[in-house]
Amino acid sequence: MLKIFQGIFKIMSVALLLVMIACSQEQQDAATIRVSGEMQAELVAPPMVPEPVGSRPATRLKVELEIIEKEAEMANGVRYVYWTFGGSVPGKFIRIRIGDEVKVTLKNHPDNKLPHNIDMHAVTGPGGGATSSFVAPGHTITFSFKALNPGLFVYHCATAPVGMHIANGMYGLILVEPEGGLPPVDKEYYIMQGDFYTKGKYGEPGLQAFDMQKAIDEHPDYVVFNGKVGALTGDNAITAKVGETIRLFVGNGGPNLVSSFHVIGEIFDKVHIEAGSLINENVQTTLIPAGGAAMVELKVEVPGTFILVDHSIFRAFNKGALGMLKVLGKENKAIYSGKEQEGIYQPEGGTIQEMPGENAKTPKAESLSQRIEYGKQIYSQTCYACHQPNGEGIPNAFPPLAQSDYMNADVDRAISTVLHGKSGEIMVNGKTFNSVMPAQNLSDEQVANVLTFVYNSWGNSKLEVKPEQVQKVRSGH
Ligand code: HEC
Ligand SMILES: [Cu+2]
Repeated sequence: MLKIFQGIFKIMSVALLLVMIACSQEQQDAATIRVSGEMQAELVAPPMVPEPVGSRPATRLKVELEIIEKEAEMANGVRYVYWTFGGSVPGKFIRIRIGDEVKVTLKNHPDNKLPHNIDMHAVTGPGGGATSSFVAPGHTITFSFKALNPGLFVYHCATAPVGMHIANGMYGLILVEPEGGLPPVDKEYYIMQGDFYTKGKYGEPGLQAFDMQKAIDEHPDYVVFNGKVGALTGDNAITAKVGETIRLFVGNGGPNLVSSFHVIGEIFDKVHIEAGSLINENVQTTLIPAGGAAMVELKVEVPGTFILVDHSIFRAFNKGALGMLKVLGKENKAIYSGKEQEGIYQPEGGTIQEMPGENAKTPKAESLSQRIEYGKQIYSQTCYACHQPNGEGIPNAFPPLAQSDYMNADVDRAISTVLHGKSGEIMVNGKTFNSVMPAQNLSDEQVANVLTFVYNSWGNSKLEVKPEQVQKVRSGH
């Protein structure tokens, strides 16, 4: 008996040894891959990526990155001074193959204020290159490395204070393709999440300074894809046609948050977990660590707008981590009936539901000012979360109530909206919304109060809504 165990043990040890040799062999092989010729790497700004490497042999590849500090838009009316690799956040996408000898040249633009460097997670060597790449404004620096491991890697600045350089946008992705390249797909896109810390709150207009304390506390004002709110929405959405397979190179620059990357209404057919060689299939949400990445593949079967989010969902709807994939093509009713609204996230489900209401008796308002006061309370308990504190709404999700031409045009329609909820396309102040408002479970008195408050706030038409009028709309007369 003992003999048998010893025998099995021996066989297992030999097997293990062979596996270990095979593994180190792969590394060894990458280190000894011969290079031929010399090439300038094509670097591309997000959300696009350079051409696949395909079957080209390993080569001496020159990568030239220019560091640019520049002011740009963080959100509508909000400006920020970004520090960038190549002028964009994330920085230019670098695409190489295993065995390439990469010569990295960093140029720090003379107009810049600070020294910078680069730590590439694809580099095997001290600091990932950071120790050899510290460069002052108006200078350039060069170092070389050989790509030993395939995968999708983050690069970032690592100059002190490191967190601040990353928080200002100094990160990007470098893809190391395996021998023969990644399997071909129809479309490829480059998306990178980042958290931003500004002196002013989310949406506060003007040039916003970096807030070190908020960064240390890990309380971002903005969590965004590709450096700004709306970088991937509306006209900036990424696109595909029905039947196409899409590969998303998704990174997370951090500096602090971990991303729960999800595409609403799609399932990832394949995910290279943590952007390594392990492939998981049929994934709903993939976790992307700060300073990490994932490669995600999905085939799109039906048309519509699919929303990309960090499923830590307040970040999506309140801090900017929301993008769009617009898919054009023919409907396939067998896969998706089309009965529900497409493309808009409906946290309460696709149908109109009732919100848990205050059924407690409300005191009767004696005057207009009292009605407004009671209404304000209801607003801040019930409407505020979607329509926002000052009725400003959220672009593409919740229409504004402040100076809403839609609301001011028809009070009975507004009453009906609060009583019965609303879905389908509407136009408010020139912008279309196609979403769902749940029915509000409020008494006639309460509806009158809240609408009176709204009509008497934020530049609206100042009318008083009486409970009798609500009762009429409720009973359909
Ligand atoms: C869960 C989110 C949510 C809540 C809570 C909510 N709404 Fe809405 N509201 C919406 C959405 C979404 C629409 C647009 C519906 C569409 O696209 O058809 C809307 C539309 C409206 C409109 C018409 C469009 C406009 O901008 O004038 C009014 C008026 C309105 N809501 C008032 C209110 C009031 C008053 C409350 C509180 C009693 C409230 N809503 C609560 C989400 C919400
Ligand atoms: Cu830097």
